Amino acid sequence: MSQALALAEQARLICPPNPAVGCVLVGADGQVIGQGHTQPTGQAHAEVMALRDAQARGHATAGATAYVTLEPCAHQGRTGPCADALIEAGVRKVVASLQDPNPRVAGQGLARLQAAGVEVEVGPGAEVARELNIGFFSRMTRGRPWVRMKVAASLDGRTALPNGASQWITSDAARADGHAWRARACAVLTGIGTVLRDDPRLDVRLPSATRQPMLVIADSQWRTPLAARLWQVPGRRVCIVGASADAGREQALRERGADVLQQPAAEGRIDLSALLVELARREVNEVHVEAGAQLNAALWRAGLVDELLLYQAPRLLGEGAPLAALGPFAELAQGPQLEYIGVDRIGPDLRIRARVTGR
Ligand code: AOF
Ligand code: ZN
Repeated sequence: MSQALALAEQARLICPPNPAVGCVLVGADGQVIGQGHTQPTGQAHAEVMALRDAQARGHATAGATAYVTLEPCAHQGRTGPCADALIEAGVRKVVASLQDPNPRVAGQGLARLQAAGVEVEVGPGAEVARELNIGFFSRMTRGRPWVRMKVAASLDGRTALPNGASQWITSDAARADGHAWRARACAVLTGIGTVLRDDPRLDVRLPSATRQPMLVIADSQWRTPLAARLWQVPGRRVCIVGASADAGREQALRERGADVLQQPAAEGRIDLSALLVELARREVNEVHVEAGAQLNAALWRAGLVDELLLYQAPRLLGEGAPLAALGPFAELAQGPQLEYIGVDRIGPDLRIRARVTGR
């Protein structure tokens, strides 16, 4: 199963919004006869890749055991049901890490295997398999994506100087690491403040990346400049979310190539909660937030942040923007409470991963 999990890890950047799944087939004599992982959406699932691999290597699959990091599907989606493919191939036993939370599968794949006389075991590797697909699980079970907020800050928690200068707080190594997290997301979310201040591209610049996450801009008054650098990324979808009626501006953004989305809440603000539901409807599993103190604060206030990815440089800035413009609170309990799930050295900086308690 650990081999199957390593295969799933390889799929993670290429297969969203499909979950990353790995599959290893072990023949009756105990040897690995085939392996595979999920292909880009619309193409073969892990089990089918492993069966094809066994065939290509000239191995018979009858009597084999399949180790797979998610329940084999039972539905006709963009591809055919993997449970049927395993049954047809004469597989004797299936060991799956987890049930598929997709309501179109949800136990039916395992039931179909059992009904065909295939032995089924569920559980090995469950924790890692779930982590690999935390966004997919979030979308399927909560109807909203997993929200990971990335911040680069100084040791005293400042993300920019009072004059707005914010570039190069952390090292090249930390920035490259941040890119890898951006690459696994289905959407990058930023705010109009960041667009106007930094003119960022917010794309993925990794040789291994085969897809660009959609860029979502919270821009209540439709102020995104038509000449911004963010438009220069070929093939990348840009979705601009606003909260005011200005048909002319909306039309101009549409003509520039954006998906324009109205998501008004009170006082000219964007309903971020409704936005996340809409993103889930568009098959967004993980949202990678790279925004400033205002949008970050709004996301925290709405209780929408699941995880913080904080790169912390060993320098002090004294004054400047905080990671989120929250508070002032009268009591400690009013602020979000997180727990650390990982602390690593990335070059000269620290990478701190923390999750909101209870998520
Ligand atoms: C599997 N093996 O490797 C993956 C599965 O539209 P489709 O046909 O590609 O189906 C997508 C759904 O299949 C997805 O939402 C999830 O429930 C399941 N993913 N299943 O048997 C795989 N990636
Ligand atoms: Zn499948």
